[in-house]
Amino acid sequence: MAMDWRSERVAHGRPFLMGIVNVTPDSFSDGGRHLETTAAVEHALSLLEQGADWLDIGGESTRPGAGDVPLDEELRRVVPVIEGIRRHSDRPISIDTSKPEVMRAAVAAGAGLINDVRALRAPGALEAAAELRVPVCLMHMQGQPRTMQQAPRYDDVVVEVEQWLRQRVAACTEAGMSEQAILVDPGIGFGKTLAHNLALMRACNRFDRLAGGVLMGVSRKSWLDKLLGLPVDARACASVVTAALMAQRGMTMVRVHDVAETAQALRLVQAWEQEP
Ligand code: YH5
Repeated sequence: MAMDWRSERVAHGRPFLMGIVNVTPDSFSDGGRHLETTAAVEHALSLLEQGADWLDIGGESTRPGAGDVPLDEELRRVVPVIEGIRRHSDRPISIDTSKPEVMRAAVAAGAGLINDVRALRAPGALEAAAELRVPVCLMHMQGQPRTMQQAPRYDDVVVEVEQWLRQRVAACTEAGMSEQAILVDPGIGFGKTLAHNLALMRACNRFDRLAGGVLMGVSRKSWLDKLLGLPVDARACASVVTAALMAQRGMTMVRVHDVAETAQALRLVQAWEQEP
């Protein structure tokens, strides 16, 4: 796929809006596999109606403290959901995974972007992504999901994340991927304190020159609790405001739960920026 995020972003006039579709047992009622798939597909289609440009399908919980999901279980979760969405829509779908087998099955089912919180470091992941010829998002994480929030430490978080992402982009281009097709992501909440997250958000446009563009995922994460004292079900408004700030800083894509409200915010920033 010929993909150039920078020119696509200019033509779009605002960041691409990626709606989150979690396909984990805690996300949709555990009434069995079929009901879980149906609920996830319905949720995905409703996010498209609310204005999502992309859908991010994830079957592995990467929240702090979460455990590993076996390959066959992850495949059983995500592949039927991608197939189900594809029966109703040809909108772009992203697969949130670190496993090369899931990348292959998801792209075969219709996914057009690999979003990997481990930045293609799993054995075989880099090769799979290069062969599949779809764009990728490389995210920074310090440590592993289970323990990453225990004692995050950096001398200079912005410099270290930038250098780390530069090396992952180089690994991808050496494997034959095109630099314009790569998004980088500083990984808000992935092995970071509140101060680290704020420094990275403040500096988010510095990461733009590393590859084709920048994706940010801040939605409903616990930095909002640390800053504002909000439980998870009260974080939507602050998440939407943050998305507007990221739009103003020229981000390529924002990954969010609250799609309808974020779509309003992004259109508002776009109107605000329009030349008379
Ligand atoms: C991301 O930033 N994040 S999964 C904990 C929460 C709320 C939300 C309740 N995948 C990212 O969304 N992919 C995830 O507290 C991601 N960037 C990219 N590219 C974590 C998540 C979340 C975790």
